[in-house]
Amino acid sequence: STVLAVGLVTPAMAADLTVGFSQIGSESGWRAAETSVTKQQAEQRGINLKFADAQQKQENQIKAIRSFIAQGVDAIFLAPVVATGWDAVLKEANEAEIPVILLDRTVDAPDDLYLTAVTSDTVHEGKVAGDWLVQDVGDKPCNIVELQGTTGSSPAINRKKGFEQALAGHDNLKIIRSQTGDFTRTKGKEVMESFLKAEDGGKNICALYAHNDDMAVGAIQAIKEAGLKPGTDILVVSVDAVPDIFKALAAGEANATVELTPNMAGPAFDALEKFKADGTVPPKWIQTESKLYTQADDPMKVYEEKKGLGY
Ligand code: GYE
Repeated sequence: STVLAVGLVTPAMAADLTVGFSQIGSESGWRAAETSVTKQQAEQRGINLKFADAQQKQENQIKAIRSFIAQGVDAIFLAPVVATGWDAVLKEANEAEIPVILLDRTVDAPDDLYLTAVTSDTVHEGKVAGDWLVQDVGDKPCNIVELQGTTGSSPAINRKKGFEQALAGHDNLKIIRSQTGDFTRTKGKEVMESFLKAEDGGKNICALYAHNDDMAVGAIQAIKEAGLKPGTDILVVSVDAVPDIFKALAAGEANATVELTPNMAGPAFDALEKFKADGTVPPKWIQTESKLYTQADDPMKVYEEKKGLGY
C-alpha cells in the first residue's frame, strides 16, 4: 500500500489496531457485500475487527458503540441506519478520543463529532436515475411509482431529493405513489403489489424508481405476477448495481441502475491508518463514484465481474 511505501506504518503497527464496526444489518445484497468486503479488508491489513450487527435498530447501534468505547477500541466504523439521534453517543466517543468513521450513510450531527465519512453522493445518485428516466421517456406522459429506502435514512432522503430534481420542469413525468420498502426485496415486492392493485393492475404505471436494486428485484417479481412485462410495460430504474440487477438488465426486465461500490472500508482503513501513523486528518467526506449502467452495457459481463467483489 502507499502507506507502507512511505514507511509511516509497519505491518506490526497495523496489527495493533482494533476497530469496532457497527453495521446496520443485512437488508440488501449490497449491505451483505459491504460487510464481507470490510472483513476481508481488515484481515488483509492485519486489523482486528469487532463486528456488531444491529438488526436494523438504532438502539442496538448505540449499545454497540458504547460497548466499543468501554472496550477501548482504536476506532469505530458506523453505518448509521437513520440520520438523526447520534449526537450523544458520538460525543461519548469523542470524549474517549476514539475516532469514528461513517460508512455509506451520513448523520445530522456536527461534523467535528466524526473523523470522516466514506459515502457516495446519494443526491447525485437520485439525479442520475431521474435524468436517465427523463431522457428515456421523452415527451410521453409517464406515471412513476417510487419505492423509498428506510424511512429517515440519508440515502432514502437524498435519493428522493435528487430524483425529484431531475424531474423538475418535466411535467409529463409525475410521481403518483411513493412508499418505503425498507431497502428489502420482500417489502419491495409487497409494496409494488399494492401499487399495481391501486393503479388498474399496473396499467396506469409507466415507470418504477426504487431506491435500491433489491426492492427493484422484488418489484419485478410482482410486476410479472400481475401479468405485465417489467422493463417494457413498466420501466425499472434503481441504485446499487448488485449482481442480480445485471441478470434483470440482461433479461430486459430492468432498465438502469446507478453503481455504488461495496468497498467503503478500503478508503476508511486507508484514512484511519494514515491518521494513526502521523496524525494526517482526512477530508470530512471521502466520496465514492456513481456510474450509470443500462441494458447497453453488456450486463452479463458486468454480472461476472461483480462476483468476487464481496458479492
Ligand atoms: O444502497 C442499500 C442499503 O446505505 C447507501 O443501504 C446504503 C444503502 C444501499 O441497504 O442497498
